[in-house]
Amino acid sequence: MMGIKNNFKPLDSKVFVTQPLLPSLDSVEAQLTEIWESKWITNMGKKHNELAEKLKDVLKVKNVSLFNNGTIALLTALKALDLPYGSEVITTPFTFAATPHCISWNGLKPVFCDIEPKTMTIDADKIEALITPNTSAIVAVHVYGFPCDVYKIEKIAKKYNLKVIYDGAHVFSTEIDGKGIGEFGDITMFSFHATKLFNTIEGGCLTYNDDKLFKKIYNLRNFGIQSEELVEDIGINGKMNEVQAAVGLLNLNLYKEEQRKRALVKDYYDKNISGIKGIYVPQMPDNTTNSYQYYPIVINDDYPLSRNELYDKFKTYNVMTRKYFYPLCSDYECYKDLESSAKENLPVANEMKNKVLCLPYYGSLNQDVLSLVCGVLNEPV
Ligand code: T4K
Repeated sequence: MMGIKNNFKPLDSKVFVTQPLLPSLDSVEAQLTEIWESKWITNMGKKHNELAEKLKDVLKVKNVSLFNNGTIALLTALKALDLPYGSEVITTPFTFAATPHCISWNGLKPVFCDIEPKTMTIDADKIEALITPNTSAIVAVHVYGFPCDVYKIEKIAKKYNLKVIYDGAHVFSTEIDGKGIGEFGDITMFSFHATKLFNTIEGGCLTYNDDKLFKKIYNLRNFGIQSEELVEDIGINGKMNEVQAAVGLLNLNLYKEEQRKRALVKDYYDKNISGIKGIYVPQMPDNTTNSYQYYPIVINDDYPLSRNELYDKFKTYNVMTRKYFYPLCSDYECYKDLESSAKENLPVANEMKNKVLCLPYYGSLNQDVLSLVCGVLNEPV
């Protein structure tokens, strides 16, 4: 195969699944100087407000509330919708721990729904069977950047009067039919963690169309404090500080170039991997733009190695792939005894957890690494 070496040697140092997008130190220093001089370092400062305003355009959404991380943002989203205590929330087991944990921390009960095999997002056709009189919401996850079937989910939610919250930790700047993905559902959460395409070191935001939610979320994010002498809601501290916001402002200038570079990495991977027998490379639907967050591949039974064997093999070359998402959330000690966690209810998720591998995926990956990764996949034994 063109461009692929066949005498593989381990890399001199480890290559990880991702690497944070980092603005130059000089540019960070200039921002820090401004912040230090202002003597205002957190609590909805100038940088915070500037970033929130700019993100409305970037994400093509009506409202943006910034947070100190995506988990607190998701926790607050569920709280802001006033879901009845103890009610059931349908979600996916194929996600990061934060998703079901935020449901549980709100005193709600996660009910796991299976996923569909092409994009590994919640299988909208299996949601209705899980709805009971006690169901209050759906928390769906746009896994790896692949969008959920937002139109089908919207129909179900309308029919049963359910709230819809999207965990959009992986879909920064994605659009569906020209609309910002954060416009769908009642609220969408984005994560700005270091490992995300766009980062504020730690951070995140909520986006939503209902203007009435702005004040509610503003207060919940700030301990429920309405004024110096009035505390109405049981809030939390979810505020993004000025240093985080400044890094975000700098990274807003860089993320498109990073996406352009990741598109080249994706092209190379697609060309050299998609023809390999036993490997399936999931692709974005036609009506959707790509965020370029993760590059997952599916290792099927007719590939010479199992996913775990391949993961171990890559390690010997200093290529640190990741088994996102293994184990399933429904396998965790804290959720395994739920009725919806039974393996027979989640056949696709239980199959995919043993088959998916996320490859190193960031703009500065060099040709040696790309050749090695594709070479090993083409000649694993
Ligand atoms: N919902 C979903 C679907 C999510 O995926 C996440 C987060 C959330 C909600 C919650 O959002 P946040 O509260 O995090 O904003 C990582 C991230 O820590 C986590 O944010 C992310 N999902 C998850 C999918 O990936 P780990 O445990 O894999 O992180 P870690 O430290 O192993 O990092 C992965 C690789 O990235 C490392 O092997 C090397 C590289 N790395 C990492 C860091 C932190 C760097 O090169 N530099 C760094 O500073 O969870």
